[in-house]
Order: sequence, then structure tokens, then C-alpha cells
Amino acid sequence: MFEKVLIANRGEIALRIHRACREMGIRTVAVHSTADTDAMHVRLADEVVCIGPPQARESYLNKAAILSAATITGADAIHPGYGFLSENADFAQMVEEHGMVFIGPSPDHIRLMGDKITAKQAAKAAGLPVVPGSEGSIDTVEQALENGAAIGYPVLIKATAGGGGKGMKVARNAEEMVEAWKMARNEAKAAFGNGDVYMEKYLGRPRHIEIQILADNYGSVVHLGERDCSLQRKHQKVLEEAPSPALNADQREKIGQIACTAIAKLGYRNAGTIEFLFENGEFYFIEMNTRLQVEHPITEGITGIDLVREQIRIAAGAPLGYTQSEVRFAGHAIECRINAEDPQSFVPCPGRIEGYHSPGGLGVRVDSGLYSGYRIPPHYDSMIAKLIVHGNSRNEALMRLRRALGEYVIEGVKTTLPLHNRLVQDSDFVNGDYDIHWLERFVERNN
Ligand code: MV4
Repeated sequence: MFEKVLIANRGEIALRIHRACREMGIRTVAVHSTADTDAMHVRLADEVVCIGPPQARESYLNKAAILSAATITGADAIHPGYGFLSENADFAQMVEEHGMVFIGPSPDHIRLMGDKITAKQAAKAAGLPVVPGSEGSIDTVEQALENGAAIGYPVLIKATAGGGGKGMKVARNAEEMVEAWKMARNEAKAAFGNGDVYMEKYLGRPRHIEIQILADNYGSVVHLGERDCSLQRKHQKVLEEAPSPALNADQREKIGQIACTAIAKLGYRNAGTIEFLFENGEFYFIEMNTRLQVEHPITEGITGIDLVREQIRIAAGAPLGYTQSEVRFAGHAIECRINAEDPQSFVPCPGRIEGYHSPGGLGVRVDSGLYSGYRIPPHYDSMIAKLIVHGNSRNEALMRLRRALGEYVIEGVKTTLPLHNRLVQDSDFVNGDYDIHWLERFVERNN
């Protein structure tokens, strides 16, 4: 096992990784920008290295600074968390070239899945159901029109370097195609420096359902069920739950098996998430995430498996040690992402935490680096805490969530707690009756 792991991240996920390491008897190295000197994960880590100024580009995205910190502290491995360098294939490769272990998949798999066209081709070849669409990139207006006619309108044009909805354009008919194709290419070029786009049949009211998988270095694969991440606003997830209220046992079992077979075929290792759109009882692969995800705790809630520990064990060369039939699913888990934002306008609201009381009790988990007196820096993502509840049933989880939200006190900054308080009272949400567009309408109704 590793003796020392460098945590190349900040905030709640840096703390989450530290906790897994501490339980495993692994020493931790925190790296931080000058804006994060007082962060909780920095306080708890065994060793600390300041890697640069507040701007992420010069600190948390600074490969040379992080590799230097790992080298001088003698770290055996680097955990990238999510965001920042977590899906940067070049960084993963540099970590290996420096004789350390990148806690994640191979650079080749990160690269394969980072390009949405090659990801989709690989997914299809591995047996995953994909959205009907173009074979590769759409490079001319003629190709755009041909593919539009063949796929059938409406179609969606997507950036191959994309994710997060940037460079996505709907074309409802041939007339809209030329403009949509040009705009998608321009947006993609501006956002990613790569203007390549591809085309898919546009699904109107799907749910976003993703399957968590774990694979060791020896070909063993398990899935840890699904998460329903449909409740999002402007491509930012707000609340996630597991299992999905939209799936029956047969659908769950079938897609889980398909996912495991595909992951084994791909030769993928470590943790990963396969994202699907789900509409009219059918799954359609859209992307694969080659990192630990923000919402991983709901999967931990229903399986009892510590995903970060599993990532570290796998990276250290340990075998999975259990089979699919030994993975036990129990109850229901829900996560609320709490952001330092105005709950109506969603404008970020950094500042000092003047008062803090987090909820507790059976089935309640809070992942957060917050404490009374902490100053939320303005330079980073506004997510400051995750409230995760688990119950024996969805209804029990909901009862617990309402209770826990009521206990949570965060003073000094505006937060999205009031949004969650309203959401958990809504009858559509309580009935599990929502798709990927539902929350945007809910927010507008309540404004
Ligand atoms: C789609 C889609 C409808 N049809 N693909 C948005 C971000 C990206 N990662 C995939 N996205 C979508 N792809 C087809 N063929 C609708 C979306 C989409 C979406 C997907 C998941 C969660 C929230 C979403 C919000 C708007 C659009």
C-alpha cells in the first residue's frame, strides 16, 4: 500500500480524500493556493505545500508545481479528485513518468473518453447503446444536412471536446441546420480550442442516469448501481439520488450488466461513471467520466462501499476482492449540493461564515470543509457543502432530508439551502416525476 498520497485538489473533496487516506494509515500531502491557507484539508493534512497564487491556472492546474510538491515530499501517488487535473491525460502520464501512481484510469482511457466522438465509438464497439447520430465529426454544411436528414429532426450538434453543454445547438429542421452547425463550431472553437462537432438525434425529455463502476487492474469489474442526476440547472447538478425513481429492477439489472461487460471489454481500470440519457424505457450512452464524481456519496450510501478507498486500493494494485453478487444494495440516498449563491439568482456569494451548525443523526452525512469563521474565497466553484441522507426507503430518505435541511445553519453568506427546502416539498419531486428540464422550470416558477 502507498505510504504517502498527495491530494491535488481543494475544498470538500480534498477533505474526503484525506479522510480515506487517514483511515487506511496513509500519510497525506495537501497542496494549496495562497487563497486556501486556512482550508480544513490543509489543517488536517500531514504535510502541506503552497503551490501558487489564487488563480487555479497557476496553482491547482499547475502541473509542474504539483509534480514538484509530490517529488519533494516523496509521495507515492497523487489523487486528483474531480475537476482541475482529474481528467487531464497529459497530467496522468506525467505523474507516471515521475515514478508515481495516478489514482485513476490510464492516460489512454482518459484521452479516449475526453474526446466525445472516440468515446462514443468505443462505447458502441463495447456494446453500450448509443444515441443514433453521425459516425464521426461533421466538417461541412453538406455533411450537416445529409446527416440531419438521415437521423431525422430535431437533432443536436455537440462539441467533440465538449461536456457541460458548451457548443451544443439544436436544429429542428434543415433550415435551422446551417446556422446551428456554424454556431456550434464557433462556440466549441472558442471554449475548447477545437471546433469539431458531431450530431445526434435530439431527445426531448430524458432523464440523466449514470452507472458507477469499479474495475481493478486484473479485469474484474463491478457496478455499484445508478444515480439519477436529472435535477440540474445550466448543466450544474443540484440534487442527485440513488437509486433512480424511474427504473425498475429489470432495467437496473440489465444496464448494470451491459456496463460491466463494456468496461471489461475496454480494459478500463479504477472508478468510472457511464452517463446515459434515459427516455421511454431506453438507455442511450452520452459520455463517460473517468474520475471520482461529486455525487459519489449517494452510491456509498446505498452500497456501503468507500469509493475513494477502493480507488486507492485499485491504484496500489490490490484486486477488487468481491464479485457483483457480493455487492449489496440497500435503501435510498439523496445528495443536496449547497452552494454559496443567492438561491434565486444563483449569483455566487463568497464571504465569511459567521455562524455554522451542521445537521447530524442517523443516516445524515455532511461533506464540507466549512467551519465558523472560515472565509470562502471568491476564486473557485461556489459549492461549499454536500448534505447526503440515507434511508431504508425513498420516503424515509426524504423525511430525513427535510429534517436535516431544517437543522442546517450557515450564516454570513447566502446559500442554496432555501432552494432545497422548497424542492423537498414539491409534489413532482416527491413523486420522482422529473426529467432534465424540470428543475429549470421549477426555479422559474418560484422566482
Ligand atoms: C443530449 C440531450 C438530448 N439529446 N443529447 C447536455 C450536456 C451533455 N453532457 C449532454 N447533454 C445533453 N445531451 C441528446 N442526443 C440533452 C442534453 C442535456 C442534458 C443532459 C444531461 C443533464 C442535463 C442536461 C440539460 C440539458 C441538455
